[in-house]
Parts: sequence; C-alpha cells; structure tokens
Amino acid sequence: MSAAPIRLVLVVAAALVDSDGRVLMAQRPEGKALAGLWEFPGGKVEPGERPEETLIRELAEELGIDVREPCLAPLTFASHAYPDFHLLMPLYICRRWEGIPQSREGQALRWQRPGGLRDLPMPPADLPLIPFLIDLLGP
Ligand code: 9L3
Ligand code: MG
Repeated sequence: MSAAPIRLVLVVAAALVDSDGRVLMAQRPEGKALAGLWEFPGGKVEPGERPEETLIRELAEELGIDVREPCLAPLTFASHAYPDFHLLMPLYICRRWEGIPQSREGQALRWQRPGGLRDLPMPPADLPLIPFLIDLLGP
C-alpha cells in the first residue's frame, strides 16, 4: 500500500472579541493566496516557534497590537484539506490586547457579530469556526 505524503501546515488564528461581542475579520490582500476572502487574522507557525509566539508575532505584524500570553486560550481548531496541503488551525480567543488594531499589510478590517460572519466570503478552513463563535458569543 502506498499513499502520497501529506504536507501538514500549522497556522494559528485569533478571534479578537470586543466588548460588544464583535469579532475582527481581515480581508486577505491582493497578491496573496485566497485574496479577497475574510479570515481570522493569523499566520503560519515558523520552525522553532511555539504557536503562542506565532500568534503574538503575527498580530503585531498584521495589526500592530500586542496580545499578551495570559489572555490566550485555544478553544477549538479548524482542519481543512487543501489540494496541496492539510491545514491545522487552532483558534485563540482574545479579549484583551494593547493598542488599536490597524491595517499594517493593506488588508481591509471589519468588526462583525458572529451571526453576520455567514455573509462574508471566507476561506474554507475558517467557515466551520462560525457555529463555535455563535455558541460562544451569541449570533
Ligand atoms: N489561512 C486560512 N485562514 C486563516 C489564516 C490566518 C490562514 N484565518 C490559510 C491561508 C493560507 C495559509 O493558511 O493558505 C497560510 O496563511 P498565510 O501565511 O498566507 O496568511
Ligand atoms: Mg496572515
């Protein structure tokens, strides 16, 4: 029996939740894979990094905010088979951070109640996280 090896890619993502229970979504900019789709901000775990470190680095690079480790807790994760790799993506729930999220990489940003996430075009990996957020935060 032989099977093609599967490339496993670990990506971490954050649901930044504000005091109204809205979640920050970022639109992937032109020139990137999946351009135009709205995602939970985050990115790939680099070799030697702990996932929590990746999240802190990615949110600083993309949004200019400082997410402190005590506020992080991965409560669920996404798993999605793309044609050329398999994505595993824990979703961290962040309710506290320092600074005001700003677009640092040309991406559009919007705050959205979980029930409104279904109206945004999202990467297939992110979609199954919507019911989890509706359960956690309401629609
Ligand atoms: N991805 C999907 N949903 C997300 C994030 C942050 C990333 N919420 C996918 C898009 C790419 C891969 O993970 O296929 C790596 O992301 P990036 O490094 O291109 O941002
Ligand atoms: Mg990214």
